[in-house]
Amino acid sequence: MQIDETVDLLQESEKTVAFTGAGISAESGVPTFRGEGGLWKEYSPTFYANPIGLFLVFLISPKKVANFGQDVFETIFNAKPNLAHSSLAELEGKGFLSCTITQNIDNLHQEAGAENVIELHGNIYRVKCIGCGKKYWLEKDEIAPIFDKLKTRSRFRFAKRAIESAERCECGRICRPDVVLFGESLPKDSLEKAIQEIRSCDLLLMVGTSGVVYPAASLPPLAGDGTKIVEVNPEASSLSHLSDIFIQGNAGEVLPKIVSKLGFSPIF
Ligand code: BJW
Ligand code: ZN
Repeated sequence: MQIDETVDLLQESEKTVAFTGAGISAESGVPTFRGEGGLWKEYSPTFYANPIGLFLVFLISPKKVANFGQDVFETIFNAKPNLAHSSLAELEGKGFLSCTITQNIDNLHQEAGAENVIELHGNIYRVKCIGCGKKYWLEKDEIAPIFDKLKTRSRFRFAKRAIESAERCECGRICRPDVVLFGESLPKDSLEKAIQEIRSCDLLLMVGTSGVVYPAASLPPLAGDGTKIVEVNPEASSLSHLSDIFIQGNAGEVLPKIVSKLGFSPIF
């Protein structure tokens, strides 16, 4: 029923935008942040999701910082796009979806074939210069060995190895992962583009986000009065009050049904 209504909305829509969070990658084996089995259950966000906390952990145990980094990177490296990512990519390819605004850093929308992706919190495969801000893409096999090298109990050795193994910008300064931690600003161009896209769409697909992290969570409320919002999530989120249609379920099950009712199949 809600799926049929969503299909009708997609067919009528002149501009549809998707807004995604960690839940869309859950079926790819990437844990969400909050909730059962979430990353924050194992690593407290107080310490691991902001620069000052990470520095404190580093002072106590550099190895813990290396373990955390390796855990997050390896999980994402081993993940493949699931049917939800492919469904959105298929909708974009067939002209039913204008863009995907994502809070995820895992690159899975792009790996599924989506071309118009706005990343709010960065990308795990990119680093940026701490001096001039220039961004560089890295291959998995360039990133993976760094963590083993960093595993040491000595703060001095950790810092020395981190500086030695960090990518160097053409300006000579070192680069850091291009991932937005708490207390850091979101990339201005992405945020501005996302605001524009949400304000100008008439259908918003909100998939797999708890809607508690700002400023990302302030985007869906910017949708115009006439904009229909469809949410796909196994649980209600902090943004569910905005939804015209709430489809309770896993993105990897719900989105392919929508795509196949439109007469397509997710490219996999
Ligand atoms: C499924 C599913 C399936 C499961 N299918 N669905 C006080 C009030 C308001 C704001 C603030 C405040 N104090 C500080 C702030 C600002 C702060 C913030 O918002 N904090 C709140 C948590 C309170 N924001 C920031 O600091 C941001 N910067 C900023 O605001 O700068 C200016 C400023 C600074 C300081 C003070 C004030 C202003 C930066 C935010 C950066 C977020 N970074 C992270 C990653 C860290 C990297 C790392 O360490 O790994 O981004 S945090 C994490 O949360 C990650 C995500 O992108 C983000 C959002 O989470 P998401 O995607 O919604 O995931 P979950 O796990 O929360 O939800 C998953 C959902 O999926 C659930 O609903 C499930 O039900 C569902 N689901 N399976 C579909 N199969
Ligand atoms: Zn530079």
